[in-house]
Amino acid sequence: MPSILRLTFGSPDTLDRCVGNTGDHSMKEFHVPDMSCGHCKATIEKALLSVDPDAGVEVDLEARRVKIAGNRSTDELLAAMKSAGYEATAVG
Ligand SMILES: [Cu+2]
Repeated sequence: MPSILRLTFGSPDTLDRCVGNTGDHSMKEFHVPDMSCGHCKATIEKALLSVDPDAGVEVDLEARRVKIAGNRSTDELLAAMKSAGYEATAVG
């Protein structure tokens, strides 16, 4: 499964990474294969904001990617999505 997911990503978006180096707010990106409609999007946004209310969450439904600018660790964010019913993979 993970090897298949990896293939679905074309070009890495370097812009997303720059933000991470300066401190508090780091940008993390995830692939959420089961995110297929607006309801999924809303559920995931809610789950992420419940662990990090000040985070900036950006969802690309078509690419099934979620970007989060916030203060939670990758593991915490993965756990939040998992408990909302979505298995996610960290990108980058
Ligand atoms: Cu859905």
